[in-house]
Amino acid sequence: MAQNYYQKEIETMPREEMKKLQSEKLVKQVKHVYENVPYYKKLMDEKGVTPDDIKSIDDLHKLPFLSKADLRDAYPYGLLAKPLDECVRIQSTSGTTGRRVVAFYTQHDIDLWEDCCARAIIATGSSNKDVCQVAYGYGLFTGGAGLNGGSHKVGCLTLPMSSGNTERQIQFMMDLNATILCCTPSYAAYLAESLKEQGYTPDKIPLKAGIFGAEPWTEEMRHGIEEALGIKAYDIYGLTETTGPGVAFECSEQTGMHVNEDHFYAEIIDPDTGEVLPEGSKGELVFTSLDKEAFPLLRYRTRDICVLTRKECSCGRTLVKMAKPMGRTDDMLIIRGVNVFPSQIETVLLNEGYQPNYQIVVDRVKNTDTFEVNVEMTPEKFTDKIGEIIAMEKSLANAMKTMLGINPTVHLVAPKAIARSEGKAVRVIDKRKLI
Ligand code: DLL
Repeated sequence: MAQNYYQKEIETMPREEMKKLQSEKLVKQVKHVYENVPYYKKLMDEKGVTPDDIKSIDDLHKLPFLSKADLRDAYPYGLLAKPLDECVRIQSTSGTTGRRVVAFYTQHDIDLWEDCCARAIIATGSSNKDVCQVAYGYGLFTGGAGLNGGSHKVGCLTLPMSSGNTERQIQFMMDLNATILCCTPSYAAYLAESLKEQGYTPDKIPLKAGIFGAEPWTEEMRHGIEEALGIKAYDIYGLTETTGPGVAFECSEQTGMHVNEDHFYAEIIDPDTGEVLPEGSKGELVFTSLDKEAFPLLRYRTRDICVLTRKECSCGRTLVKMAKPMGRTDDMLIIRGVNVFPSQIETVLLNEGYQPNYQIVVDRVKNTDTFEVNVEMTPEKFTDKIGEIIAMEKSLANAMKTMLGINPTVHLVAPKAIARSEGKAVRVIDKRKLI
C-alpha cells in the first residue's frame, strides 16, 4: 500500500536527527517551565536540578516526575506556564470532583494537537476526499475536539456528530457517505450491531476506516468491528494531560501505535522505583511535552502499563511505537469511555450516609459496558419496603451520576451481604476481559 504521511519529514525522520530535535526542544522547554511554573521549579529545586543540567534528551531522567496527585494539588492554575490571556481553550478529563484534570491550550498547542490527529487520519490512507464522522463526545472531553481539528487539517468533510443518538449517526453516515468513523471501540461495535439490525450489510456501509480509542479494546474486538463494518480499524491513544487523542496512532501495519515523539517524549519506568527501563521492557508509560506552551507537563506518569519498541515499521515511520496499554498501575476503570475511580463511589456513599461496603460489577453486554454497584444498606437505613428501596437506589444512582458523569444501576443489599475480604477488599469485578 502506498504510504501517506501528513508531515513526512517528521514522521520518517532518521533517529539521530529526531534525537537532536527532541534535545533542542527539551532544553527550551525546561527553561520555560522552570521560569514560569513555580510548582515545578520547587520540585526541581528539591531534586537539586536546574535548567543548566539539561543539555540533551539523555538528561531527562534527572528531572522529577509529575503525577495526577500533583495535578490535583496544583488545580486549577498551578501548572499553567502561560498567562491566561494567551490561552484559548480548556479541556478536561471525564473524571470529576477532586480528580478533575483541567488542561489549558494556547493556539500553538491546539495546532500541534490537531496536527497529531491529522497524522492519525492520514495514516489510515485517508485524504481530503474523505468524509469523517466524529462520534466521540464533544465538550470538555478531548475526543471530539481533537479528531474534529485533525479532520479539518486534512481537509475532510467533517461531520461533528458527537456521541450518542444512534439513529441520527446512521442516517448521516448513509446519507452523506461517511468514509471514516471516529469513536470509542465500544460505540463502534454498538453502531455495527444497530446497522446490522437495520439490514445494512458491510457492502452497503460507506465506511472504509475507523479510528478508535479512549479505552482498552482487544484484537478480537478489532476483528469483530472490521468484519461487521467492512473497514480497517485503527487504534488511537492519548490523554487529556498531554493534549488528548493523537499522542500515538496506528499505521497500516497495526502492530502498535507510533508516538508523536517530536511533541511527546515517551519513557517506560519501573512504577515502584521510578528507574527508566530499557526498550522492550514492560512498565509505566511516562510522557514529557516537548513543545506545548500552556500546560507543558514534564515526566508525567500516565499509570498506563505499556511497552515501547523501535523495531523498523513497514509503513516507513521511524516514530517509536507503543503497544496497546496492558492495564494500569492504579485502580482507574474506563466504563463507556469515562474514567471511574472506586474512591469516587466511596465518596458518594459516605456523603449519602452509607458505609463504604460496596462492589462494582462491570461487564460488556452487546458491546456496551454495563455498570452495577451493589451497596449494603446500613442497619439504620434498612427497610424491606420495596418502594422505599427503589427510591433509595434511584437517589444513590443519581448522586453517582452527578459525581461520575455516567449512570450506574444501584442495587441495595442487606447489611453484611457483601463478602468481607481477609486481605484487600475486592471492590471491582470486571468481567470484560479487555486485555
Ligand atoms: O481518552 C483521550 C482520547 C480520546 C484518546 C479519544 C483516544 C481517543 P482521558 O479521558 O484523559 O483521554 O483518558 C486517558 O484513557 O491514560 C488510558 O488509560 C486510556 N486510553 C486512551 N486511549 C486508549 C487506547 C482520552 N487506545 C486514558 N487504548 C489513558 C487503551 C486508552 N486505553
